[in-house]
Amino acid sequence: MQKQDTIFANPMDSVKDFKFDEAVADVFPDMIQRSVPGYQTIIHTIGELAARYVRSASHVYDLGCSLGAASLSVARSTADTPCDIFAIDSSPAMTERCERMVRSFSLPNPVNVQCQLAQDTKINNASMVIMNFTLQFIEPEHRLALLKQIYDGMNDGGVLVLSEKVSHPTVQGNELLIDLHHQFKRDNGYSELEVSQKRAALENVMLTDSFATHEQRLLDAGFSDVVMWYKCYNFMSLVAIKSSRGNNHE
Ligand code: GEK
Repeated sequence: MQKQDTIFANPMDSVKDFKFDEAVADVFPDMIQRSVPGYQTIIHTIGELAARYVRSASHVYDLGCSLGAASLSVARSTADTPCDIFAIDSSPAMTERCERMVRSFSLPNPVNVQCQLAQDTKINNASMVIMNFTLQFIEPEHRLALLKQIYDGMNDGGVLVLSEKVSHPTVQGNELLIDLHHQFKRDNGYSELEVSQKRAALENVMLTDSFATHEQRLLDAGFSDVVMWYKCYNFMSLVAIKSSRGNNHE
């Protein structure tokens, strides 16, 4: 039984910056499902993509894994493809629970959980890297370097799945998407107060880019093709492909 997210339910004198601490990790499955449109579809499709792209004896990295939903989806979809899955998160509250979660299942491929920054993760022999709503929490000036690090550690023909909340380039369009998202949250049982306090808590912590910025940065990092496979309101998921011929970004 999932614990209900009530973190922002009571009025706060001042809203502190959002942190992935014990309280958030405790209610995370409920929080993410009621906050991110299409979360289950995205997790399911990460498994579908893994079945297509993960290669035998290669590595898969799930950067910002939280409780490991994407890693579990990959592990279950690659039963006939022996591979090592690395589930990485910088929050000890998340990795402790993730570790327990992966140990509670008998999985065809191992999931190694590590508490560290995505930026400090050595990527090598990767056929798939996942950043499912993680890059938006990394300082904008460090994003290109991290994507280059991922690209360099990836085998030819490998893919990066990048899911992000995005900003729309026009004020009117952006407000429409924000309104639709807030309606989605209210429809999922969050009150007006919860929506507005959470928004304030994320303001300095989650810095969103537009699709055009993401696409250009992925191309600059060396990826040869950027495919938007999912979009709902201001949430999208991309597959960035490393050309099978190799593609030098230097
Ligand atoms: C899912 N992918 O359920 N390095 C590593 N982890 C980080 C960093 C960093 N620099 N910054 C933040 N995190 C998951 C959902 S949640 C998205 C991802 C959300 C971690 C942070 O601790 C948190 O667990 C995760 O990124 C973001 O498929 O809550 O909107």
